[in-house]
Amino acid sequence: ITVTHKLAGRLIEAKGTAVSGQQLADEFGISRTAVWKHIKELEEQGYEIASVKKKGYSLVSQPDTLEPAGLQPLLKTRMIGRTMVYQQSCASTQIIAHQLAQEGTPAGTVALAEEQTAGRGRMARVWDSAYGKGIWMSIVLRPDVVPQKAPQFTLVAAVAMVRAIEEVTGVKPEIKWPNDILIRGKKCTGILTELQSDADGIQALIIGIGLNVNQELSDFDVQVQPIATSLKMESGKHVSRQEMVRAILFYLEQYTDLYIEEGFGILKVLWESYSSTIGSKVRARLPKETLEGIAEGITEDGVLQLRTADGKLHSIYSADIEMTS
Ligand code: BTX
Repeated sequence: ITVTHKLAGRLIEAKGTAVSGQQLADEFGISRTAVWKHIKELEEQGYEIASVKKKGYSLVSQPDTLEPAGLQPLLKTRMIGRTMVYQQSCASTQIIAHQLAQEGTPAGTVALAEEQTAGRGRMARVWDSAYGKGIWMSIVLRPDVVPQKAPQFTLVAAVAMVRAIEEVTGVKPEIKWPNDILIRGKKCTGILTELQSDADGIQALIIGIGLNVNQELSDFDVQVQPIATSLKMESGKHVSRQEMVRAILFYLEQYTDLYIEEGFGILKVLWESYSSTIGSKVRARLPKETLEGIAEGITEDGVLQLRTADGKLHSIYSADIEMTS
């Protein structure tokens, strides 16, 4: 992160109040002319900065890109996002993150892109990832847990996502087991957790997050339009993607730390409190059969417990769920 962007971070923190050139010069240990040059550089990058005589510089607006230089000064995390890799366009941030993980990138590395040309969901499904409209990112974690625990990270990430969305937009999302986040029944987020493991256990866990932020309905592929929504469509306002990334990474770190330290207990309660699945009548499509019944809860391992009309309790590890009432 460059001095220019540290300076941007300082103005962002000042929340629109002016900071004098002299103060910036002192804080950064540079001359006032150097401060001025950094300000010009930021303006060229799309930052709008007012310079008020005798008062100093104040930030009017900043470009809402996912470039690390703009994002990193906002982060309130210890580990996640300290290393960021950004591309304007890529096939899939999962591919980038897998590659980085194999090359030994540190835990907490985040790969982001403005656009994915081959964004993927579960089971080789396509994830619609329009340019500049959403958050398409993959986070590399290296938790010291057995591979069987990997699915829980999807649930932990889902809790982080709803908290972040609530905090930034005031909209209240719901979690649909196992990995969808819905607002008023439409999908705004998908989470895809993938693993690199060997005989020694998990080498890397790659959490892919797709969040629709500023799309209008027509920005989605026609097939996705009936089931998808964006934060802008639900809140009626343009939402800052930078603010969203900051909040997501903050909660993701908080909750993964909590999970590692205390186990799944508290997170399970949180997850269930946001879940639209639990307590509902659902239809679960499994590879070989379809089950209907009441979703009673999830186990410590994130396995869905479904009770069918005959009173039997079924453990569902993976399925597509449909609410039937
Ligand atoms: P999923 O398999 O649960 O959901 C995929 C399904 O969701 C698709 O078949 C389609 O019906 C619908 N869908 C596709 N795109 C969207 C969208 N933008 N909004 C709402 N619904 C949609 C969910 O898989 C996991 C998705 C993870 C995406 C992230 S983005 C960053 C990372 N890189 C990557 O390639 N994947 C992950």
